[in-house]
Amino acid sequence: MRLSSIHFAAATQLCCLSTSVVAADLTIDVKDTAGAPVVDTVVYAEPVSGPAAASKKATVVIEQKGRKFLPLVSVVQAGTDIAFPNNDSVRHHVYSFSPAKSFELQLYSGVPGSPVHFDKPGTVVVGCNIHDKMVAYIHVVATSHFSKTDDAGKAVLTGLPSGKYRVKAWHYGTPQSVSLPEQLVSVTTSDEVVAFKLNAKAVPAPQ
Ligand SMILES: [Cu+2]
Repeated sequence: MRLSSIHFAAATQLCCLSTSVVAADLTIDVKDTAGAPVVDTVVYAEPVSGPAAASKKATVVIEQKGRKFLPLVSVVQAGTDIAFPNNDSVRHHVYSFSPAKSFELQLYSGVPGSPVHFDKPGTVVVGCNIHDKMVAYIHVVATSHFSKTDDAGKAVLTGLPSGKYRVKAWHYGTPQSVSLPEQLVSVTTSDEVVAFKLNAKAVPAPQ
């Protein structure tokens, strides 16, 4: 009895060692051409082997407050729902004409009936029909490994399973005609840093 349980434990260990996924963190450092950190850059890593199976994703929120969309920039995996609650006392009319997702939430206050489903990778620029200055950017990606740079222009993609990735960076200040910068990175057991120089101004959020 005792012997067999030891055997069982050994077998379990072997099984788990051989199937365990080695993971590492990828730090991404984004600067503009003048060397200044670029905040709110969307960064993501696409496995070269193809996208992982899609899983159920939590609903993301972009609220309207003080006649602004918060946050200004969002990154979501394709297949994600986004809710657009209006936390202002004025009504908003939220829409996008972007090819990746065109939609319209007619003039409303409070929480619209249902969130909007984003299923196609690409950039979605969101506006309000009443308040011209309101804008939000959503970058929809085909990977679960994504983040946004902080004030220091840095973002960390944590727990990347080892393998090859195309690491990309997108910023709303980059001219649309410019193709996305990308780097091929081999993730092994150790953490790595990838640096991007973007042709984007470290522009402050529009007011
Ligand atoms: Cu509005």
